[in-house]
Order: sequence, then structure tokens, then C-alpha cells
Amino acid sequence: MSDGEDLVAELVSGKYRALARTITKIENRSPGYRDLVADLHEHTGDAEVIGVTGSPGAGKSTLVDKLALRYREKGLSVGVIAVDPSSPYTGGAVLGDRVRMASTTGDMDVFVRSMGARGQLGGLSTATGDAIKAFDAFGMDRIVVETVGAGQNEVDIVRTADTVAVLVQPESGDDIQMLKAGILEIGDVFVVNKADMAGADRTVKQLSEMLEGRRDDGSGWEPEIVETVATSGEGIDGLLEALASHREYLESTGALAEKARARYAEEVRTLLREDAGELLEGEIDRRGGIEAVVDRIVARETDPYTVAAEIVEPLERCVEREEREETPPRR
Ligand SMILES: Nc1nc2c(ncn2[C@@H]2O[C@H](COP(=O)(O)OP(=O)(O)OP(=O)(O)O)[C@@H](O)[C@H]2O)c(=O)[nH]1
Ligand SMILES: [Mg+2]
Repeated sequence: MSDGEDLVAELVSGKYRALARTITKIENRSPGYRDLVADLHEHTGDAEVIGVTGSPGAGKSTLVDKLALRYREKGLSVGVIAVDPSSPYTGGAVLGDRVRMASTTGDMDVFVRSMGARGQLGGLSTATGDAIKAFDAFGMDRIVVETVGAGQNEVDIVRTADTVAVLVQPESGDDIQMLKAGILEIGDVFVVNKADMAGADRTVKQLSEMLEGRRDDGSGWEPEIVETVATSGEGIDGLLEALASHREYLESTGALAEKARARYAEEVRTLLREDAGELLEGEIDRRGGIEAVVDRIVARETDPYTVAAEIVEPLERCVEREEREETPPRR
């Protein structure tokens, strides 16, 4: 048995240390992390993954904290992944620390982990997706992913969730702008948090008007709007109901299975892009590195198209040879 298999066995048997070590390996892309993640797959598929997004300071962490507590009260195990948090969890409950348990309930079942930006573009959403697998294989009933909803990277991250809750603060012009910028499409449940502040009703109304366009988008799900006060826990039950009813919709219509299939397809393609990219980078290095190649382009000795064709050529030749020899696909 390899080290990785040992680690997976321990993780699956519910050892928090193994879970923490696994996520560290995932985050650092440590040698062997790919085999590790591959071994996790057969143990996944049971967790419900909820994405929570919204602009900075909207109250995401406070809300996630309350949500986790409520799930615990229902006897469910919960994992929280905070992606690139702009501020550590507060409220006396959660974390700041990368590997600590939440102290909310005094038990070990709310496992919180933050993920930071590592490596190249898109790396964070891949790492987050892999971390979700680790939580899932561990046996978490609910996995909540918190991310600041700003750019494409965040949108990619919340796509790994089955159900996405978008937080909005009352009367926040910025939030409404952000919603227009694409987050509107990915929200399944909209949460007007800080409902104790003035203007919450107006924001609900605005949101509801903006969502009109989505009512007939053919998906069969009408986004719900709930109001919460995360600091006091008011409205959390309504949020729980909305999340559960979206889950019910996903399961009863087959949308859940479809989402999973789409995610796996995307995952395979992402991995292939990474792998092919690495192979081609190696080819560039063998040609003296990218700067040397650019020198020749600048000197008009060659051009980007020709260079690209030359670099991809050895790969193409291998693929063609495979085809000629009609080797059956390897398993
Ligand atoms: N009045 C009021 N304040 C709230 C509510 N929810 C959160 N807050 C406060 O808003 C501030 C930000 O809360 P966070 O939970 O850290 O917000 P966040 O969205 O996680 O912030 P980032 O992770 O930094 O983007 C804190 O001071 C909270 O106490 C609420 O319902 N009402
Ligand atoms: Mg936060």
C-alpha cells in the first residue's frame, strides 16, 4: 500500500489529521497529490455542496457559521471551505487558522479550512474542487464553500457547488452591480442579509424585479429570496428550507446528476489542458526557453503561428503514430 492509499484509508475512516494532511497536499500540489485525489473519487458523491458568495463584508462568514451550527443541531456533519478569505472568520466561532476546528458547537464536526491562491490562473478552483472531494470522502454530510463573489475565478469556484446562495446587503448599489455582472445567473437562493438594517425590503423588491428574467429560463427552478440577520440567526431556518427545496428540485428533476456529469467533463478537460500545457512548456524549454523563441519572432526570423506549429508537432506525431498503429486505447 502506498503512502497515499494509507492516507486515504485514514481519511475515509474519519481521521481529521488525515483530512488536514490531504488538503495541505492538495493545496501545495505536493508530489503524489494527483494519485491521492484519484483515490478519493470512489468514496465521494454523498455530500451536499453549498456555495455561499457575495461582496466583501456582506456577512457570509457569520451566516455560514450559523448555518453550520444549525446543521450540527440536526445531527449532520459539516465542513466549511473559505476560499481566499479577505477576513478571517469572526463571531467567536470559526477560525482564522488554517487547520483548526470551529469551536461553535464545541464538537469536532465543523471542520473549517481556508484555501489560498496558489499557482497559476484557475489553480484555486481546481484545488477547491479537490478539497471538496476530500471533505466528501471523509463523510461530511454538508460542505459549505464561502467565496467573495467578484471575478471569473469565484464564479468557477461556486460552480463546484450543487446549490449557490448569493448574499446581498440592503441598499448596496455595489452588490446590485455585482449581481448584474454575472452572479445573478449562478444564484439559486438569494439572501438579503443584514435585514435588521434599513432598506432590506427595498433590496428584496429590487432583486425580485431583476430575477423576473430568470423565471422563464426553462430550468424549472425559480430562485428564492430570503431575508436573514446572520448576527442573531434570524431567518436561518427560512434559508435552510430554501436550500433544502433547491436540493429537492435538483434530485427530483435529474438536474443533480446532470450537473455532476458536466462537472466531471469539465474536470477532465481542465486536467488535460494542464497536462498538455506542461508537455508543451517542456518543448519550449528544449528550444532554449520562451525568451529565445520571442527573440527570433522579434527579429522576424519566424512568427508566433510557425513557432506554435513547430512546438506542437512532436505531440501531433505521437498521436498520429498511435492512430496508425491502431493500438487499442489503454485502460
Ligand atoms: N447588522 C448586521 N451586521 C451583520 C450581519 N451579518 C454580519 N454582520 C456584520 O458584518 C460584518 C462582516 O461580516 P462577515 O461575516 O465577516 O462578512 P463576510 O461576507 O464573510 O466578509 P468577507 O469574508 O471579508 O468578505 C461583521 O462585522 C458582522 O458582524 C447582520 O445580519 N446584521
Ligand atoms: Mg468571510
